[in-house]
Amino acid sequence: MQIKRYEANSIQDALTRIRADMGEDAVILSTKRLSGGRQPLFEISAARDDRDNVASPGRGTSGKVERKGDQPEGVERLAGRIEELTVLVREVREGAAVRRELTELKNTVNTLFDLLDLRDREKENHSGVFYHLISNGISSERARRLMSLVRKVTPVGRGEEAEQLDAVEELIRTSMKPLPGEVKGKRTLAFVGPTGVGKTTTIAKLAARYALAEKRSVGLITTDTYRIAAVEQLKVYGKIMGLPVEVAGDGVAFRDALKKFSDRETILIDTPGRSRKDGNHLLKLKGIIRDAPVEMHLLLSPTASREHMLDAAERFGIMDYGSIIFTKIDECTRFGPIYDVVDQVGKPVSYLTNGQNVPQDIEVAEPGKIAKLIVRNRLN
Ligand SMILES: Nc1nc2c(ncn2[C@@H]2O[C@H](COP(=O)(O)OP(=O)(O)OP(=O)(O)O)[C@@H](O)[C@H]2O)c(=O)[nH]1
Ligand SMILES: [Mg+2]
Repeated sequence: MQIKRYEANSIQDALTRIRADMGEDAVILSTKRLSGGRQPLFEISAARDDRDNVASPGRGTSGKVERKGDQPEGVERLAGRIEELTVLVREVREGAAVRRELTELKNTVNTLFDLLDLRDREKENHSGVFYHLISNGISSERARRLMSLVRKVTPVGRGEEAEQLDAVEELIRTSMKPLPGEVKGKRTLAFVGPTGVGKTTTIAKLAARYALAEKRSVGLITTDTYRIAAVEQLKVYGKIMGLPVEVAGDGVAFRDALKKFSDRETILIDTPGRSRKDGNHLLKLKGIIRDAPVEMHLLLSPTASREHMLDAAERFGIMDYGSIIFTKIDECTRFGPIYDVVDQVGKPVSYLTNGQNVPQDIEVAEPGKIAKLIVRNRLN
């Protein structure tokens, strides 16, 4: 499998380049308009299966790039424009850019309140490290606690800030729950989390990792029967990687699917993202999975506010998740709220995802890496 990402001023341009570059069998995985800049800019991810005998799905935003050479040029241009409009309509509907701005604003206001709170409540002379932690988005309460622990091991003077920062990083690293070591034998992993957090994309990345890199036999199950597009999205990935996909909308179908995959070493289960108002959704999901031996991963993204992540971490508690995956790290500039979440729930972090590219944009989340991210806003 070969997956590539293209940027172009129009979808038509991108399709032409993809056809020339990857051939007629390339499959479009995602189309997205990038914000900023005067000219419109689109990002298109395309994949090609290197094996000959895999059928490609139909055309569309998740379909095969059809041969259009025998169509009049005007028709082809029109088709490209329609694709662009589809992306724009989807974007307006989701209000993604506006939501991102609002979240950023909310985070800034939070930080401001944290600082005001400090000014009112404390006359203590805090070091720059303390303010650094707060401006990274760690709550004042947790930053205060970290600093009082740090003061016990390092001097408070201004000259030692670099040393204090190292000590905070080390403190966070050692406070992280380690992941259980390499799990051998059969594994069944389910992925839950808020709408659009990246569940299906993360499953595709992990499926590729397990199937292609680790040569395990992998089966995919989706319990997301709310949206046809959701089933299609997983099926496209399944097709590209040559992995079977089962759809299970209720407990009986789910157990059937598990039975069908009884010879598979790794089973990955996709679940639907539903509005937080739909309280029954999690109960229903729990009812479907019931007592199946599943490793449950909760996906959260620091592109959401601290409150949003803490709220989701609590709501999804009913699913008994054993670890957290933080997604869309690449879209974020401050990572302090990750510390609040991890400290609050006391669960290990299994993976970090840092981009839309399947399969490469995912990393195992070692405690040292997360501590660096929280304290220094970078992964390495
Ligand atoms: N920048 C960035 N985008 C990501 C990442 N992971 C997923 N996405 C994008 O986020 C969007 C939603 O991803 P999905 O995998 O469909 O999310 P989901 O949680 O399955 O969504 P629902 O099933 O609707 O709840 C897609 O445009 C993905 O390409 C990531 O690590 N970084
Ligand atoms: Mg999904």
